[in-house]
This record gives sequence, C-alpha cells and structure tokens, in this order.
Amino acid sequence: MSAVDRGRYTCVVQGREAAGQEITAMRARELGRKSVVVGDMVSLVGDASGDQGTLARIVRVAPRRSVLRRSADDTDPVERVIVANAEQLGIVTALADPPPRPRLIDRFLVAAYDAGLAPLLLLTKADLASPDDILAAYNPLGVRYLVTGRPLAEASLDELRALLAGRISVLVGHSGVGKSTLVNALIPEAGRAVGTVSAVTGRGRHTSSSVVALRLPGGGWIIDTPGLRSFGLGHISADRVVQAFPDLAEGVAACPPGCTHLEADCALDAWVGEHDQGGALAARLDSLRRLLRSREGRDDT
Ligand SMILES: Nc1nc2c(ncn2[C@@H]2O[C@H](COP(=O)(O)OP(=O)(O)OP(=O)(O)O)[C@@H](O)[C@H]2O)c(=O)[nH]1
Ligand SMILES: [Mg+2]
Ligand SMILES: [Zn+2]
Repeated sequence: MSAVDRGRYTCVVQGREAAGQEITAMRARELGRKSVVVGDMVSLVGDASGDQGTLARIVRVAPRRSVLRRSADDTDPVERVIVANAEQLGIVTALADPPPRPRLIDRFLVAAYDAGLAPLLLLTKADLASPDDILAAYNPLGVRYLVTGRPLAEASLDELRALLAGRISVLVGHSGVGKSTLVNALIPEAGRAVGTVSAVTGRGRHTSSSVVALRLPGGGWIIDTPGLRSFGLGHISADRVVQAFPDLAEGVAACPPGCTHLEADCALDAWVGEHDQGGALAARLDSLRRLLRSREGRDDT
C-alpha cells in the first residue's frame, strides 16, 4: 500500500511495480479495527484491474517486518504506526533554514534502533552552513551519512541512489528540511510539492500532507512523510532508549544496577568527563537525560 487519502488506499501489485499500475482500494469490513499504513503488504479482492473508477477491497494485512511508530508525546504510551516494512530511516536534517535540532535527530535514532531500521543521516542545505559540527557529534556513532546542497552534485545524487537502491527507506524530518526535494531529485516525475521556508520564522509550512511511497527507478522504495515537529517516544521503554545511545554504552556499564541515569550516583558524568572530546559526548548525555526525564513527565525537550 503506497498512499492513503480519505479512506481510499493506493496499492501497487507485487511484480507489477515497474509497470506503474496502481489499484485503488477500500478497507473490507473483515479487517475490523486493524490499521493499514503505507508500506503494508495487503491482499485485495474484487476488481483489482486498476481501471479508472474501479475499487478493490483490502481483506488482509500481512504480518509486518518492521514498524516505525511514534506517540503523541513522551508520556503517552499510545503509539501510532507511521510506516510498515521499511528497512532504512533517512533522518533528513537541514544544516540551516531550519537550523539542525540534534535532540530531534537523537529521537529519530532511538526510533530507528527500536524499529530495527538502519539509520541514515541526510544533511541538506550544505550551501547554507557547514556540516562539521553535526558530523563531529554523530561520527562516533558510526551512523552512515550523506551531505547534500544546492545545486545537488551529480556525485551526491549517485551516492544517495546507491544508499537507497533495492531497499525500502522512509524519510523523516522537520518541515522544510528538504525531504520532498530529495525525492524529486531521485524521481523527477514524482513531482512532489516543495515548500518555501519563511525567512522570518525559519519554519516551513507543512508542504507534504500525507505519507507517500514512491518506487525508485533502480528498484526499492522511498517514502516521503510530512514534516514532524515532535516525535514522541512514550511507547519505548527506558532501557531501549538507553540502548539507542551505543556511544555511551561503555559508561552505562559502570553505572550501579538499575541506574536511572538521572540521579547523582550515575556513573555517566564521570565517564563522559574522562572520554569526551570537544563536547560531543556531553551533548549526547544531555540529550539522553532530556529524553529519559521527558518520558517521566518531569521535563520537556
Ligand atoms: N538552499 C537550499 N535549499 C534547499 C535545499 N534542499 C531543499 N531546499 C529548499 O527548502 C525548502 C523546503 O523543501 P521541501 O523539500 O519542501 O521540504 P520538506 O522536508 O519536504 O518539507 P515538508 O513537506 O513541509 O515536511 C524548499 O524551498 C526547497 O527548495 C538545499 O540543499 N539548499
Ligand atoms: Mg515535503
Ligand atoms: Zn547511570
């Protein structure tokens, strides 16, 4: 299932993706309350010819190999599935306009690790600001990354194609960071609307309003999502959150059993003090603690 709009689901038939044929379907009653999201593999009955004006019915959703979820906020355990069956999470961050928000990056990284998606950091607008600070902060994590700018160099586009080839990738990020711009560069005929970023607020209007999967010319899928201002992690346990900070794992190992990492006996401060170079680890520890506190409703990011 590649898109949904007011109860109408766009589906692409397996094996016929290249032909570009799409089938419009609705939910069958037997699905009950089960959600159908972009990326889901579904079974259709009825008129699946894809002819104009025909409507098939979705009768079954296959077990999902992965689920990207978010909650409304960190204290809300009710989660919403955004995309199913993705393999890679493209965390799109503009280097300026809007400015990078490392704590949002950290949230996406937690979500990626939790969902079993390979994270890929896509740093856009390098024509406006240098990627050095962000790269210094995330290089210790070993997260793969790509820096792009305007004009988009052919070499960067080739590298992006290679990173996405044959896989299902979902792009997430704040509004205006350039997700749809990347999609259009990869798939010129996609014609995804691209927004303007207000010079006053530095905030894009939400240009893309729904999640859409598009087939890549070389195989694989790219999923464009609307900009997210926040990304709640209330559905992820504190342990899982901590595990998503592998760069701090050695310090965590020195903590007392059951350490919440929020109290004075936490060993992380001393460990970071000893191992930090240039403040990157201190920023990550700060980010981790904000996340943990926010989950307890004690603080906000
Ligand atoms: N200078 C510069 N501008 C860029 C670059 N990439 C995208 N833009 C501009 O940034 C603005 C927002 O781009 P979009 O692709 O619409 O951003 P988006 O992430 O899809 O935004 P939403 O759909 O609202 O979530 C547009 O005006 C783009 O032309 C870049 O590398 N450099
Ligand atoms: Mg967009
Ligand atoms: Zn601790």
